[in-house]
Amino acid sequence: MLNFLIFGPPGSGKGTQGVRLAGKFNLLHLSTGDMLRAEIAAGTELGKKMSLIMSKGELVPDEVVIEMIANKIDGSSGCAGFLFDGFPRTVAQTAALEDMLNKRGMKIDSMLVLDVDHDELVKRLILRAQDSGRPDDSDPAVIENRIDVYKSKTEPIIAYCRERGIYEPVNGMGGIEEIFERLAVLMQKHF
Ligand code: B4P
Repeated sequence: MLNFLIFGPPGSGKGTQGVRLAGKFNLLHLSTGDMLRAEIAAGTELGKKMSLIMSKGELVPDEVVIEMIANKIDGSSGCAGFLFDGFPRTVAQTAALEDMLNKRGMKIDSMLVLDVDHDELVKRLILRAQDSGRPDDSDPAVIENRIDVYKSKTEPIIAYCRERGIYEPVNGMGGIEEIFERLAVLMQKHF
């Protein structure tokens, strides 16, 4: 089994590319953002608690997403590995993921990091808000907070993964197709 992280700031294209790449390589696409939004849409107790945190652009507690991911890994079958999208978002989540994978005889094979300019991130999220109605995309102040949270809490994961030799930077500027090709070429080398 091969395990990839698709990583980058909000609006960098993680979800967009994650779905396509998982399809191409027969990986199970695990997006914690999608899982949390599904809880909110279903009106669960967890969803109600997480909704306020997410609408402010803050991160939900580590233990919530770690448990979600562990359940998905244990319930999976028939895939060539996992593509983690939007997870991990803190160094603690990264250590928990490594531990989870190691206990099951796996590891993180590659961290693909999408590099996108600040103004382009804001532009993409504001555009998405027009269709998605996502509260965290609709307010420019919340978008800026999400980018700040990324820099302070999520970006340190890059140094952690660099030390492990799994960091692979990718130019995330340009069209969706050309970025997909860049990512697919890097991933193909692992198979
Ligand atoms: P996520 O769902 O992960 O949302 P995101 O960071 O906004 O990225 P997303 O993948 O959706 O967007 P993409 O860049 O593909 O997280 C949402 C919230 O959930 C977090 O803020 C947090 O509160 C919580 N959460 C999730 N995981 C968590 C965790 N592990 N720990 C704690 N909290 C967690 O795309 C953005 C837009 O750009 C789209 O409209 C897309 O069409 C467009 N786009 C993409 N690529 C493009 C390109 N090349 N050109 C033009 N547009 C492009």
